[in-house]
Amino acid sequence: TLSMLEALVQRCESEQLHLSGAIQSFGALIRIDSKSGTVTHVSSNLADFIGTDPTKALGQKLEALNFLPGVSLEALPDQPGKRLRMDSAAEFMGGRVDVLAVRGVDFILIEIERSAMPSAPIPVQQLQSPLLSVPYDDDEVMEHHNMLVQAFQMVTGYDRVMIYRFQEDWSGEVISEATTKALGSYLGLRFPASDIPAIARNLYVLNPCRMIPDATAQPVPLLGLGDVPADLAWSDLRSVSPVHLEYLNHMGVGASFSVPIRVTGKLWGLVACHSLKPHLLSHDQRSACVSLTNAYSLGLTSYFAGRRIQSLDSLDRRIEKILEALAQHEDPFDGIDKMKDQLMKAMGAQGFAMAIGNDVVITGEAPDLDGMGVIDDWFLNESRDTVVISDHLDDLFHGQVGLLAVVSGMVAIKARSLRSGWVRFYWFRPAMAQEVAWAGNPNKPVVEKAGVVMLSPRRSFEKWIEVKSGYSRPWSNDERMTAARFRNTLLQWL
Ligand code: BLA
Repeated sequence: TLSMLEALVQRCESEQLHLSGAIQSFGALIRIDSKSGTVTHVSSNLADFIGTDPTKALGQKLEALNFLPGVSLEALPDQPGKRLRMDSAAEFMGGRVDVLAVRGVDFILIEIERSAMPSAPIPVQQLQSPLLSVPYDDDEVMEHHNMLVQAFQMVTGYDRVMIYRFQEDWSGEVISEATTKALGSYLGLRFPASDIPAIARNLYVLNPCRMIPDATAQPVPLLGLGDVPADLAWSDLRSVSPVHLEYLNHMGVGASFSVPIRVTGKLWGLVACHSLKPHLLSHDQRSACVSLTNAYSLGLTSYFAGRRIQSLDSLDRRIEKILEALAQHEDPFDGIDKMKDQLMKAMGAQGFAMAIGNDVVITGEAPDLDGMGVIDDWFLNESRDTVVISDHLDDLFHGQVGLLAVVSGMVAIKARSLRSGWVRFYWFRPAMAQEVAWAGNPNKPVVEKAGVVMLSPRRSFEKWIEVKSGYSRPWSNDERMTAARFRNTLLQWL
């Protein structure tokens, strides 16, 4: 049976967000079939924006609606997801409208919003140029983040602007923030992966941003010619998942706006903005934010690329040095015995062991001979992997052996030599009490309403400390790479 949390996650992961059949009320939507050029779907609020009765629009050609005089969709590129802003000079009873055409697979979406009041132009260039510089060290990276959240706050007027960075398991942490007293701070807090299900994350791959200007507004249904629901994956207006609206409500947030941050093509994080009250952004404000984020991502990507090259260089040098020293010894076993401290330190480990045949060398904070016997037997005879990395050995040895009292983290590599058979290397780290500051207890998604247990996002986002035991300091990417490269180099040398 599923736990309540698993049941909720499963429900969220299967919600077909793009087929919601409704939009948010800050705009009106027309869907046109690419082949026939006729309107197949239209939002029921169309008249509020351009005065046209939505039921009369269905089945018509776009030109017949006569609201975009002289505008053609020919300039809209063919690839799905491409967008084109269209100037509509026409005045409607509500004033002027902004029109956006978005290309779908075999359809086009026309999204209509009320034009914003003319305001001072946004100084995008001025805000962007400092973001284009490449940070040099960790302090400058922090400054880089802070520059972006401050620029966002200025452009959008949102109360709280955060940079939310995804971890490997898709949980995330707020690493930079510009906020106001009214909303308070989430800086440094961790949020579980289930807060943004994969299905919602994937929509960030298709779209430049996501705006929910009023978390209390009623969705507006689409009217359609047939039973086929419109695919709204590319729509800025797409209605919001009820679970997420509840989430925002629990957070005390009236509006939200977010822009994906991509580093080398992969979703790295989000700029997440909250406003206490409903808060609408114009097209210009939204695209300014997207441009700022793109500039910021370039700098960030260059920084990470530079760091990567540096660490590969120093890795190579470290491995070379050790191998050179090892080569001085006739007998590899003897050489490694003499080099064990360097080998241990190269991985930032507190314990080290090597085994050839039935011989074992152990040094530092490592399991004793019995414990090593259990580990080595498993790695040699049962594990199919040639590299095993863990910061929680309990996953592999399930409370067996007293060895877990001594170590919690292990990197193990094995390589086969003609001379000696399988040669095994082990690095160990002790357990280290770890605290994670969550925004609310992530295991409590269940609430009771009038005595009925409901699946619902958690109510509280107050800091909640999880103490993790039995974990070592995690192995960094560089250390994981060292292990793999060490194994490959070792293969040539053995
Ligand atoms: C969407 N959840 C989102 C989005 C964010 C978050 C940013 C994108 C929409 C938006 O910008 O508001 C989560 N927002 C956060 C987090 C922070 C933040 C972590 O500001 C931290 C600072 N949500 C849940 C649960 C489910 C869920 C339990 O808490 C379901 C299991 C679902 N979240 C959910 C869904 C969406 C979403 C379905 C998509 C909403 C939509 O685009 O329609």
